[in-house]
Formats: sequence, structure tokens, C-alpha cells
Amino acid sequence: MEIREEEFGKMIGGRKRVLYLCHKNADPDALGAAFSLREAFGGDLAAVEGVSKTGGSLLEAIGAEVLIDPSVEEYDLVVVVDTAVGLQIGDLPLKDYAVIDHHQEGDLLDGAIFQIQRAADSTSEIAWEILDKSGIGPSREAALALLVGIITDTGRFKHAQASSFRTVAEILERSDLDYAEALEVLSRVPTDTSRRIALLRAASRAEIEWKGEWIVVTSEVGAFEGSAAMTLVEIGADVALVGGAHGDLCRISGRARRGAVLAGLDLSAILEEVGRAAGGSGGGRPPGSRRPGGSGNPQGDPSRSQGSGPGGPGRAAAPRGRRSLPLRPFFSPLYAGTAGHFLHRWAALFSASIPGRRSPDR
Ligand SMILES: [Mn+2]
Repeated sequence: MEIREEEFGKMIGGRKRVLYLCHKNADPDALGAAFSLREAFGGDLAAVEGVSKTGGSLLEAIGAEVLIDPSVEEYDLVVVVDTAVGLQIGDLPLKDYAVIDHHQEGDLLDGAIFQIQRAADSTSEIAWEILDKSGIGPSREAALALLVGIITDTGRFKHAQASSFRTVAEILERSDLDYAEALEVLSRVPTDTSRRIALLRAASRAEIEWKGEWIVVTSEVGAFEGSAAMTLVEIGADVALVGGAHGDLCRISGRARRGAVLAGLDLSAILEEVGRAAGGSGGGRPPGSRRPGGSGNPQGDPSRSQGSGPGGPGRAAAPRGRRSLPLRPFFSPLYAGTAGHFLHRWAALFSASIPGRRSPDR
């Protein structure tokens, strides 16, 4: 059941033990939203498997502890935060649970007691609205956590809509925080050598193909597929697909240049089609597209368009100008062979599906 932000308190009210559960490798957006809700409504804060480096830096700044892989059966209600995809929480068997998320539809929505899932730049923004509509003023720590969540999920406002700026202004006005304090949290994140190496490897292993007038680049790395794909787009690809093997799964992240998306390239739709051809399952649509008349969102930054979660790649084709939501990377069973082998199959299917339209140069 989809509920409104102001109904959250009522929905959570009768539950004695509530767990706010963040996805694997919990980032500041998941942690910020979960922490502020936990603080406002009571309960425990947890993440599956662990938190990201930036997430760790945030936790240190706000002095919060997170339970890692707690026994979910001990809780009356589990609120899954910042994902609606079962695989992102290790396919935990959940009985009574809710979802608060800003991503595309996911497999967790069907069984949820209630959910708030809408197109927003971050889950932190939704959490802020829940607090605001409930008349709850967040602590300094919660305000800082939400702020860092919004900053990181918008790529430091590179992909931000007006509502994110508005929320940040509200947070700053109502807390005695300086914006610089949030930036300070982020500057404390240790430089990740393995990430730099992954990006350099992605560049050195890049295979470049002209598809019509598009430059399609594929590469393979051991980790940081999303960052690697973004880097390849930044240095010249119209479309970048980067794969990596993770156990018996292949994780593929795609990125497209903004100009290419504006010219009509819908990476998510293509990935969905390719995913079906490659044996994946169907994908979801952004929450806004479920409602008649659409969400009326302004154009987001399509360059963050990715393949999607384990429910399948991509979402339904978005009309030109529709906001592109941050989708999850695509996971697919890794058949015989390496990620590279699999990626080539993907790239070939992808190339066959890509429209031969030229982006305006910008
Ligand atoms: Mn998020």
C-alpha cells in the first residue's frame, strides 16, 4: 500500500520493535534516511553486510552505530530503506516490512505492508518530508546525515532537481548546521586506491566500437563498474558498459552521455530488451510512470542511467524529457566464461538494439 509521508508515523505507531534496514554497502543516503527515521520514531538501525567508505565516514561524524546483519525475525516491522530490491538486502526472508525508497520499482514492493516510493533525488529527501509532515524537528546529527545523503546521491548536485536544493535549504535553515560541515564529512573519506586502479583498468581495457554515429565502449573491471562506466563517458564514450564478475553473477553498469539521451537514446529500455534476450527478467518502471499522467518531473541527468537490479535490467522506455532515475546495476547469472565473455555477448546484443540516431554535439 502506497502511503503519504504524513501517514508514516501512524503506520509505525503500533509496532514495538522496528528495524530500519539499509541495503548492502550502505551509502550516506540510505544511512541518513534510516538514521533520521530511527531517531524520530524509535527503533534500530542496521545494514546488510556492511557500509560503504563514505557511509562509514558519516557514521563517525554523527556518532551512530549500525547493526550489521541483525536477526530480522526479532522485529515487528522492518523498514527497508533506499532499495526495493530483495537482492540488495541479501534476499532476507522478511515477514512484516515496509519500503521507503526513491529507485525504480522492485520486487519487494509486492509483499510490503506499506511503502513510500516516489521519484526523488534521494531517499533522504523523502525522509526529510516524513519528519517535516510529522512535525518533528531533526537533531543536528540527523540533519547532517540527511544533508550528506542528499549531497552524495545527487553527485554533489550534478543531478539535482529543484526539490533537492529546496530540501537542503530547509535543512540548513532549521538546523544550526553549516553546509561546510557536510562537505567536511565527505572530505574525510579516505582516497580509495582500488577505485583509482579499477578506473584506470577500465580505461586501458576499453573496447571502442562505432555503432552508427555512437561511440559504444565496453570494458571489464573487478569492482566499481558504475564509476568506471561514468569515467568512460566522461572521457568520450556516448555509451559505456562495464561488467565485472562477482561470484556466479555478472554485474553490468551502463552509462550514457547526456547528449545521447537527449537525442532519444533510452539506455534503460535498451538494457531491458537486451536483458530479456540474454536470459534476464523484465525490469520495472520509475515510480512516477505508474501514475496516470506521469510525474511531471523535469529532466534529470540521464548520464546516471544504468542497468537495473536483479529483477531485471532497466525500466520501460521513458519518453524523451522524462526524468531518468538512478537505477541499480544489472545482475545476471554468469554463464560459462568470464565477465568479459559475458560482456561481449551483452555488448553485441546492445549494439544490435541501439538506435542509430546521432546526438547533437554539445
Ligand atoms: Mn539513494
